[in-house]
Amino acid sequence: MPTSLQLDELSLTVDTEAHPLPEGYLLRGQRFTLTLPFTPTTFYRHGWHSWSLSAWLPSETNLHAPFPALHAPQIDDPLYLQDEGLWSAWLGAVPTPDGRVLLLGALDLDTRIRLEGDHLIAWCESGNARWLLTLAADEHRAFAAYANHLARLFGRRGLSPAPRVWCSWYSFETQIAAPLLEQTLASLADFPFEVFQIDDGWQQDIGDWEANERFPEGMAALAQAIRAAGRTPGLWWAPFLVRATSRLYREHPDWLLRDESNQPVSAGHNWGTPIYALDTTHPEVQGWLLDTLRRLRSWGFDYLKLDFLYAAALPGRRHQPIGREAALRQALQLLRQAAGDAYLLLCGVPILPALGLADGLRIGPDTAPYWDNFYITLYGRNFASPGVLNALRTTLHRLWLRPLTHTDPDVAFFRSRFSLLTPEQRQVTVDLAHIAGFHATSDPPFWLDPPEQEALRRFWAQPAPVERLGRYRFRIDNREVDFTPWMTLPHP
Ligand code: 9PG
Repeated sequence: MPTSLQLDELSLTVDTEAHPLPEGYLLRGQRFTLTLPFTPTTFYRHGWHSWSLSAWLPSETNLHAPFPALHAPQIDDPLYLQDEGLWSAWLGAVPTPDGRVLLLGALDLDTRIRLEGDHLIAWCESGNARWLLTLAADEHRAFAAYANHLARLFGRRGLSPAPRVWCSWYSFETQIAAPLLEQTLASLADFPFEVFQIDDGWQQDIGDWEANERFPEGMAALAQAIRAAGRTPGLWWAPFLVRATSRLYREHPDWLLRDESNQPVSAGHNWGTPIYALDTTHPEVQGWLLDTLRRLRSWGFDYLKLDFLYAAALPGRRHQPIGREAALRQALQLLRQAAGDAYLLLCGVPILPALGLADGLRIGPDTAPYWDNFYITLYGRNFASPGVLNALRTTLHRLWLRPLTHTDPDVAFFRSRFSLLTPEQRQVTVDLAHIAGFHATSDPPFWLDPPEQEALRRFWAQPAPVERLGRYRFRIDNREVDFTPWMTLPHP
């Protein structure tokens, strides 16, 4: 039976429970349809995890399934990626005909929304959920009202300024070794930053989290060298991911997340092989996660970049029958508790389940020393693929998360070598860091000429003042920057 809702002069109907709130309504239900008194022309869709497309899109947009399908879990929620039309994780917003913003945002996990004509259809995979419906004069206020509720329900972290980070990924990728990192550390001696973070490439395998042969003295020795240089040691870890080549996979086949036909659930494809997920509700897996985290901490790493975290929230049959995002949050809570006061940068992570647990969140896909890989983005319909453009688009649409956590837009580039970026495109990566308030790079100073070194020093020494002038317009250091031309999705 439809209930009438009144938001200022807008009359809506909904076929579920509704309770008035000062800023709108609290809706409650497992599945409901909200009927609007107008047909929206655009829709704010929010992607599932760090890398997933978030943007204002024309309402007729069809998020075609990406190609190849093998990569689906790395792109967005694989359960819905085959669906036609416009769906969104947890929240969605539409402009009213006179330019105000109506936002529907879930206050519980495992929740999705679709826009169909003048209907917003909302559902929860794991029982009843609460939702905030709010109408505000502009999008900033609508998102702020939602963020307020999330802060109250999930908590917030990252209230002091974010650490300044050097990260090994976007220069050396997996080709890291102790001598190269020691050389890099020494070359950074005169630069003002806090964290020296070792990324993917130190481990024996995905699942076997011990130093490989390129780190013969072990990870503790390197952490000690980083500490001796006056920096915080940082380390990358994909806690919920397993590769079939690992010892972990061979020794504990019963720890894998499996589907209805008992096949391991695909977490995608990377490092040239299929990747799988652990069932983090299994008590033995939880024990192993804690042991592994304590080992990394005992080596001296006080900053952890936890990656590919969506793996714990993939659809599957779990030891404990709880919602898949609840399962992820439970596992993150476990790690959060055991990590003590270590800084946790969460990456490849479904956003809502991470709130209150993450010190920092990666809020966009990987950047790269190039603007866009046209073939992957356009023909593959993969807006989560690496590149400055895709990272810029999703990051700018996730800035409303800033009251809840540090927001990491991925690294800025200063180098002209080993890069296809123009100086203007490099400036975009620097501007984005200032806008998001998180200053990281992967450039080793010995790849930089003297003016580039100077630019990196300035980047870390003086965070530029930023004023938001519009949805995609900013004043940065007295320069006006407008990203509007880059925000429309290309058509195949
Ligand atoms: C290390 C990297 C870096 C990076 C992370 C993450 O195949 N994929 O779809 C895919 C997506 C992201 C990705 C790697 C592969 O990057 O975001 O910063 O830590 O892992 O492997």
